[in-house]
Parts: sequence; C-alpha cells; structure tokens
Amino acid sequence: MSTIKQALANRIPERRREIADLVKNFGDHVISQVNVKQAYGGMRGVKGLVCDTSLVDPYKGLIIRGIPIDELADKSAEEIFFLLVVGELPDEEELSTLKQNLFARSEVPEYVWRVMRDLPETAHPMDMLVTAIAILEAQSVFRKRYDQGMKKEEYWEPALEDSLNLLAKLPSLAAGIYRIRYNKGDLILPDPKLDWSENYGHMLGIDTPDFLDLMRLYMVLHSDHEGGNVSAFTAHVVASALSDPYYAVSAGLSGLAGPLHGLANQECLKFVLGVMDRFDGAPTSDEMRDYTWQVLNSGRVIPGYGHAVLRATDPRFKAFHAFGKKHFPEDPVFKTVDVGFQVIPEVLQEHGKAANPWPNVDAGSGALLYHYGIEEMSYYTVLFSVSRAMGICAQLVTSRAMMEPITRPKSVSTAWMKAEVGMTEAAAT
Ligand code: HAX
Repeated sequence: MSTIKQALANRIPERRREIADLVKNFGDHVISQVNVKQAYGGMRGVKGLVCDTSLVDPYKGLIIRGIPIDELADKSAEEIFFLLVVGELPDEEELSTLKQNLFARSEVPEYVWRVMRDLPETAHPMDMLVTAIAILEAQSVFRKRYDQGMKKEEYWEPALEDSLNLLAKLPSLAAGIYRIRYNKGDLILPDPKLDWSENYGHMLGIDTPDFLDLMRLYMVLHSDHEGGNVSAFTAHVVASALSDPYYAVSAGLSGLAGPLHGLANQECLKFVLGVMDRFDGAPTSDEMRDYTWQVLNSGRVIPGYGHAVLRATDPRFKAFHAFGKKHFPEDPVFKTVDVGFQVIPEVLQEHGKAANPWPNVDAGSGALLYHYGIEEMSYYTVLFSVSRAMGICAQLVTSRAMMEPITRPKSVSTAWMKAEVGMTEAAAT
C-alpha cells in the first residue's frame, strides 16, 4: 500500500464518524438562505457545498487544510498534494515514497501521443490536454473495480489509484503537448533525479534552477481554490455520479479553459503585451491608466483583476510578484505587470463595477513564464491545469472517502419564481 493511501486510510474512520455525528445531530440546522438575485447570479455566496481540502478567505486568500498559502510557498508540489489529500504535511519518508511512486507511474501510453499528433493545428492546448485525459480513461482502475462490484466504503481506494496514475503522467503529457503544438522538437524523457514539478520544467525544455523553482512555485500556488469555483465544482458534480477521475478531471479542466476562469492567464499576457505594443515598452502610470480605461470603455474586462470571492490582493499574486521582483525587476514585461498593479485597482474602483478591484493569481504569472522563454500564451492554462488537477483529485478522493451521494440541487423555473415572489397569482411548477 502506498504511504499516502495508508495515511488517508488511517484517518478515514474518524472523519466518517465526525460527519455522521454532524448530520445526525445538526442535520436540520440552517446554514444558508438563497435569494432571487443569487439564483439568477451564479449562486454567488450560497453555502451548499462542503470542501475540506481548502478554503478561500475573502481577505486572506487561499488556506490549504488550515495553512495560509504564503506559509506553503516554499513547499514542493508533492508535499501540497499529500497535505490536500491527507490533511497534514508528509514526513520525510512519506514524501520520498510519494515522489518515487509518482515517478514510477509517469509513462504516458503511446496511443495518447498518436492522438495528440493527429489533432489539427487549430486544437487549443487545453483541447489537447482535456482530450488526452479523456482517452487515458481507458486505464481507469475505478471503472474496472466498479464493474467487478465494489463496496461504497472502498470507492476512495481506486479513486486515489486513478488520481495518482493521472497526476504522475500530467507533467509528461503537458510538456509533450507543448513540444508537439509549438514544434519544439522531440519529446524529452523525465529525469529520475528530479521531482514532479522539476521534471515538468525539464520536459518543457528549460532546465535552469530559477525556472525549475518557478515551476515548483507555480504548481504549489495553483493547486486548489476550495470547492465552488467552476473547475472544482464541475469535477465534483461529475465524480458524484461515480464517473471515474479521468472523466471528472477532464470535465473540470474544460471549465478551467474559460476566459473568466483559468484562461484569464492567457488573456492577461495578451493585455500586458497589448499595452507594451501601444507604448513601445513598459508604460508609465498615466499610459497604463489611459489604456485600462480604453479597455473598460470598450466593454471588456481587465483580465487578472477581480474575483468572485476574494476582496483583497490575492496572496498568490503577491508570491509571483515577489518572485519577479527578486529575479528580474527590470524585465519590461514584468515591469508592465508592476505598473498595472499600481494603477489598475484605482481605475477599477473609479469605474465602480468590480466588487474586487485587486489582482488575482492570473495577473502576473504569464510575465514570469514569458521571461523564461515560454512565450506561447495559449499554453498557460495547461500549466495551471497540471497544478489544479491536484486539488480536483484531492477533492474527489475526499468525497468518495466520505461516501458523499450524487449531487442534485433543485432548479426552479422563472414562472415558479414569479409566483413565489407574488408577481403572478397562480402557483407554477
Ligand atoms: N474588469 C472589468 N469589469 C469587471 C472586472 C474586471 N476585472 N471584474 C468584475 N467586473 C465587472 C463584472 O463584469 C460585472 O459587470 P456586469 O455587472 O456588467 O456584469 C461587475 O463588475 C460585477 O462583477 P463582480 O461581482 O465583481 O465579479 P463576478 O464575481 O461576477 O466575476 C470574475 C468574477 C473573476 C469573473 C470577474 O472579476 C472577471 O471577469 N475578472 C476578469 C477575468 C479574470 O481575471 N478571471 C480570473 C479569476 C481568477 C480565476 O478563476 N482564475 O482561474
């Protein structure tokens, strides 16, 4: 049994008891109310979901299993995955076993590469990634065990097995997509001396220590963002039907591919390069202010700013910003991000629409990748996806371990709503 599996197995009985007690003793306790605006407004603020891997505090940002993300910024991706799944950081032995375990499962089957190479050049890298994960489903242990007949109490075991198999392959897969889509030459094999995130950087073709450290930081910062965001929630719903982790992760990452969610990092760099193009390099504060107004007045959003939950500068943005300040403060792309940080929140406040005028995680990450030569911005959401797959997998393993039922909230019609609020007389269904 892998150590991560053993560590989780040890904790499951107590957690199941805890939840059973909560539901038994306080099952009727009301935790949220829903108004008409929320029903039509993307359920913003409605508490109707449980996520124990992480939470997002509007002012403090991401907190993973009780630890604020800024305190985890020097950890490895494997430590974060262990923390997400088990609830505690691994000891040395648990960590090294997990690293070996992931490396041993990392080979991507040849048929996946054939499909990747056959996709048309117009296929977005996110389309390639989602396709690759979907066709890896052929290897699902969960589906096989379910077909053989498996008890509900055991669902989490093959869910974890599939998650480890999938996560182990993601760096090779994602790096291969980069090299195929942008004609970067042959695929690069993983190096057994490197860990999961370092191997990702290595297989992209960039081996400098600073870049590998950025890859580590990138994988840590994007790993999870509680349960209600589009990708996590989508994956949660899909997995609740007992679709296996390959189906759930590919569905969740299809949501991450939207410009209001993970694709915002691609849009951010487009915005930054657009400013630089206009002003022939990093803009002054006044130039940035004018440009921001122009974008807003044309009815577009400023990518990388605003958030559905956060109401302060995202600590993940701060961590990326600190990395840029430390390693290349004079880089013109980074400087443009920096000028934006000084000016855009003020403009958005004056504009008066965005509930949160502060930068989110996507505002600066592209500039850092660009500095190291990853200039193909349509690839950025793939990097985000490799990291976020950790949170999605940890959440679905937890859901199966807690034996959660299928997700099925009640929807109502507009006719029902009108009758409910008294706009019409007849009760409608
Ligand atoms: N620029 C311009 N207008 C913005 C804005 C921004 N950055 N952020 C919000 N607004 C606008 C909204 O479009 C909305 O306008 P309408 O009333 O005309 O529809 C209004 O302000 C109120 O929106 P909100 O309540 O502040 O924000 P939402 O919870 O509805 O949406 C979003 C949150 C992140 C989608 C939004 O802030 C946005 O579109 N930001 C830019 C895109 C972006 O950076 N997305 C990445 C977010 C982080 C993430 O998920 N990464 O994966």
